[in-house]
Amino acid sequence: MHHIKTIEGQLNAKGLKIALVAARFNDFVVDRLIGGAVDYLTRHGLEKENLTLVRVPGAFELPLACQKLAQKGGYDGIVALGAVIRGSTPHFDYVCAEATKGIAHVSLAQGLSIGFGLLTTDNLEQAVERAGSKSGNKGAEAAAAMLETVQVLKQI
Ligand code: INI
Repeated sequence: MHHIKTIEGQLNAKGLKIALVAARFNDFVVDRLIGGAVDYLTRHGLEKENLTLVRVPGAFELPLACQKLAQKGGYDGIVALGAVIRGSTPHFDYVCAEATKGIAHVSLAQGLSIGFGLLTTDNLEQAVERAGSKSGNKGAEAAAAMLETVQVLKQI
């Protein structure tokens, strides 16, 4: 394993231009995901002036905003952030499926790294656990995955 040619991404965000796309729905949780992503990226060298935050109404609207940013050009990567909580909607499965498929589709079709920071949980407690309390911060994790992927794609 140690002697084969390996391509991997460094976790350095200096000089990159990044957009966060965040849903307003479940704002209490999503604000913490935004905080986790911003904190991760700035601690890994991203200059604040190279970071743009785009707000959309809900998780369903995340893919379209990601697509528009990708088509506009100039962004090295995107982090999509939101929280779909089962308790608050009978549409839970549809919203989750469309947001997830849509983000994956945009990422592949546009050839752009999009960190997947969408929580899909049964209740608010599980969401809060994943938004900066006992189970880490999904926003920070999605930012880390986006950054690693941006850097590895540059080298392939
Ligand atoms: N959007 C979310 O981001 N999270 C949710 O939990 C949610 N619920 O529960 O319905 C939600 N719905 C809104 C949806 O994403 C769209 O904004 C809406 O249907 C208008 O297109």
